[in-house]
Amino acid sequence: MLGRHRKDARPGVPSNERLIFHIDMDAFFASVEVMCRPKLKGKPVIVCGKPTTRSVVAAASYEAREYGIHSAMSSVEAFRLCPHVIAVEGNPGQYIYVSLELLRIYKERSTIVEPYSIDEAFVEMTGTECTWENCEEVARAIKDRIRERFPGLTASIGIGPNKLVAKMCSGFQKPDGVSIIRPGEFTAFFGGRGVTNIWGVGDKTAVALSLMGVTTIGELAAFPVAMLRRRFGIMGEILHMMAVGRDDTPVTPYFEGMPVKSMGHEHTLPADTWDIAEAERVLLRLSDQVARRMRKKGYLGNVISMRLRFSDFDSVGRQKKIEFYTDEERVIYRVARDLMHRHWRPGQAIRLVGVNCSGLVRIPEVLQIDLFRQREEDSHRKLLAAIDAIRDKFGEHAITRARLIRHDAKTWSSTTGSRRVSEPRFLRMGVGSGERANQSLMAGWHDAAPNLDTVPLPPGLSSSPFDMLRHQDLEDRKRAGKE
Ligand code: DCP
Ligand code: MG
Repeated sequence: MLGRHRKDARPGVPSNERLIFHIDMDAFFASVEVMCRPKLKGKPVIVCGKPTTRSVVAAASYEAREYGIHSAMSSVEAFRLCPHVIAVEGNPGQYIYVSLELLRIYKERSTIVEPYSIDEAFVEMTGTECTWENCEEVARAIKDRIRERFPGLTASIGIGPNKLVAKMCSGFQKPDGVSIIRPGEFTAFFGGRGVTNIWGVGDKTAVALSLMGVTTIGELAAFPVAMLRRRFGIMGEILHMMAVGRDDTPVTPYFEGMPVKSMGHEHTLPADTWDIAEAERVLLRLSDQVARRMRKKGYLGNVISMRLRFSDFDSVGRQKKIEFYTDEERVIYRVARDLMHRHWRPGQAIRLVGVNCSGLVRIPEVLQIDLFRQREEDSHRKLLAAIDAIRDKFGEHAITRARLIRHDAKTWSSTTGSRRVSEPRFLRMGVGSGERANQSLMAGWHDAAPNLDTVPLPPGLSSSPFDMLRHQDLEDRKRAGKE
């Protein structure tokens, strides 16, 4: 099996024995957009924020790059260079989904996978059945697997005896390339290239080095380490190591040490109920609590379960795996509510309601940065962030859905009264300008739940995970109709 590690395989073993892949997707955001809209294939495409005059290019297809367009350029400049360029608004949810799925593909080959950014990862192949002899074949098989799972997406893979070398060579044959630098070949490849080709060496260091007469990697490798140390301190030694292609840093899987497998909440109703609407409200509140915990801890999950216990203590628990990862209460609620409707029969008195999200993955910090940079445009995320902030400051019950207000006191009081939760505190707060702002934010929050059922379903893979869920539901319903 290619994916198995031998017992003695571990990250951090001496560099000449290691075999590392660095995988970097080509024009990632742009390629995902083209995959979702095949009509854009072969055209110059850029992915931006909202189509305002001030938006910046996040990604450019290789066709757009032929006009000199690149990431971080203003969209105005991009249109000046190529008036017929097609600008698409970014869909962070989709990129996160694809990114997490890609990590799964890599994990078929190795248990040690380190996501480095939203579209890059290191894969420790040391100790797997991938060797220096068959590594190109393995790399091509991974690329095929990616294409099979996500038609049109291509990756460039760098293979080296450590992370530094793998990362430095993955861009050699972009797009869709495989570049291999075997142990001992580093200087032949990089010796004559400028020092800025070293991963992490920027213009400032290059200027400082050029003042010492060093411009190429080969010259840096030959430069006395003591002098580098005098000029750059400990960084001087690191510069020397990098110039000779040495790096012993381990490939660190992000899931290491992740103790949490699932997050859930249950609530025993103060009195058994035959009213499914009341159980729905409990479910909504529980989904909100679960999603809030997930966001606080930085987890996303893709398996949602619902549990009901009836007055006769009989219980039913069902789960559904969704096609993307989420930390949003509206998604958790919607899936759990569907499960509840499917598995509750009128006449059964409900005693307890529970909801759980599993299949958890921790959002690597670097991914979170990308995610939130992109998600700044997403008003629902803004709303969730505002609500989280209010709750951090004023407590969990400081803000709630309008739909729950009238029922909260009744539903959330326990039979003994000790678990009674009073009406939401924000209702009793004086409404100053800050509160007014919060209330206007809440307008969207109030409306979100009823709207779930009324927004038309977009065809195919659509703009947000939530839309994808709706689409999936429609498909399910169609299938159920046929059966
Ligand atoms: N990104 C961004 N803003 C930037 C740079 C990148 O939002 N200034 C996003 C969009 C990219 C993704 O991150 O698609 C991955 O970044 P890369 O640097 O790997 O760029 P691409 O994958 O787009 O292109 P390449 O084929 O050069 O890797
Ligand atoms: Mg990339």
